[in-house]
Amino acid sequence: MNIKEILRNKRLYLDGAMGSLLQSKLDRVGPIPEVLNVTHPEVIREIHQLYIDAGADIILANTFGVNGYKLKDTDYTVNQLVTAGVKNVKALQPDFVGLDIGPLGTLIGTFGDVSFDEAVDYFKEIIVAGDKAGADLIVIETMTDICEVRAALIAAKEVSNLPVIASMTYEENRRTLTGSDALTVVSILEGLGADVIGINCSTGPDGMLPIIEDLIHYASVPIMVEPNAGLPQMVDGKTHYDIDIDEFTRYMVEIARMGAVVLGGCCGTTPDYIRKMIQATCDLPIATIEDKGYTTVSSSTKTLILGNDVQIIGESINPTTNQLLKDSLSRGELAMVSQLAVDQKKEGAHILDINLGLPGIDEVGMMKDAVDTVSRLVDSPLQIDSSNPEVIEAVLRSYPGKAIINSVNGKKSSMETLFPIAQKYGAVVLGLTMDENGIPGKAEERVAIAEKIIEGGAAFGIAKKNIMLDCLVLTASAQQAEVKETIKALRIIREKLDVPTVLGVSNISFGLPNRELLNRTFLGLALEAGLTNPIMNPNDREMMDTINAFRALWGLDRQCIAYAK
Ligand code: HCS
Repeated sequence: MNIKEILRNKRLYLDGAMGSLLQSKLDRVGPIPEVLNVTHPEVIREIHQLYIDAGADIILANTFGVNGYKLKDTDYTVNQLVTAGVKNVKALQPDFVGLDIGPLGTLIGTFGDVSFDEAVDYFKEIIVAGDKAGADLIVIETMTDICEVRAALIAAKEVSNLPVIASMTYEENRRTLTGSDALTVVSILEGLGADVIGINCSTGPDGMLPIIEDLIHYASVPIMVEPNAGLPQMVDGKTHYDIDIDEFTRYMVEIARMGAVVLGGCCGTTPDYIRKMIQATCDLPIATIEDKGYTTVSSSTKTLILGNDVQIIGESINPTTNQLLKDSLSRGELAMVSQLAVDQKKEGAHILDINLGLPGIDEVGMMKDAVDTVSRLVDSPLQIDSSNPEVIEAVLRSYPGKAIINSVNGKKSSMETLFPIAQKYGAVVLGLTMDENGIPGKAEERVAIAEKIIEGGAAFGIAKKNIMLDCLVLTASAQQAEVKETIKALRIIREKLDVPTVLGVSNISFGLPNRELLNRTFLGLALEAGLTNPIMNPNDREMMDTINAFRALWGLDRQCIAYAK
């Protein structure tokens, strides 16, 4: 099934609720309703048939709650319930059979019962069984935690080629339970290769509207919307949903007009809701899905769109020039890393670079712990800075955001090693304009390497919007003539290639007196030429003042508010 191709000309309709319908139909459902797939397949098939008759294209197998974590103390296996669930749908020959995957039912990660890697394995087990039984697509839904939806999506991409809809549920504050907003969800899930991004369950269609607007505004993939029939309430001992069919239909017409192209219903909806929704929306025009072209970096709760303003990458978590940090890392301590993260964020860094390159330490383990610790302390997106691809891969796998890889360069070996990792985990790549022959003296040659990096990325499926370029600062003391070349390369890269640009600014002044003066003068020149993301120490007040002054003069700080502070 090529879902993106289908969605060019046709809106796709999912079915409505299964769980709440079973509750209303049966006296007792039991803690694992999916057991009915084997004990009462006729009940499940009857519901599927009603949704097919209502006109749904995609029928979700009754597999939402099947996973190894929930089944571990039961007599049932994942393979058994998933296979029966998929076969119950397949027997009725709908257009498409969806493998429905819900949350594991526990916290995952450092403070949870299940580690990130265990979660990936639980999801793989479901997906292998569903794929084998003949599902046409995977629908990951009702996810409340970005870590968990990442685990499910990574599992899906590792063990199957089925298209994936990845859908989260949001609270009234327009964030998921663990704090991700719509832009952040788009940034992270698109990076991991979700074919469709969705919102389901949540507060009912009314509260979903602003979130849907954001999803459609930021996503370059189609959007699925599957609301509840309002919020559940207990009336006479039965669960009642307060949005009736007509009201639900009016909302779904509005949602279709907004541009959502996969529509369905979640808890409280019935075949009649789906029939009426399809009748009311099937003739509405289909929105074209466009690539929005945003370069985004994200933590689990915050996303920055890069390229239009100056955003600082804090450089201080790096033992190379910090003996105290070196000593504390050698002792296996991360307290100083935490302190530096908090300080830099407070001083105005937008993104934090983390480099723990030190001989004799377990860089993979320390980096994973450091990223985990820092991610819990500050909401800044991170830049993973290591010369070891194993470190980069290990960190990106469980990092609950969209990080920057620092760095790839124009060498074939560098691109071949790092681009597949960046593509798989949806990271942004920082490309250095050097290659097998070193750092070229002339601006045009650095630009040629920049172009080679962009082409190399494209060959590995990395869009230009996920590349940032660093045209490298050489020291003015040793290579004075090349200062101008760096500025020239920066200007050409910004104007011609239109990607965010990075420079480790203070390299300029090594070996010269009054370094601060050279640094901030060079910073001013670089900003004017198109530097968007200086790597620097945000504790350096004069550098920060220079950025504030530049932003005021360049119209980036409307009414000079930040400058005047
Ligand atoms: N597809 C599932 C979603 C529950 S939130 C169901 O039971 O309808």
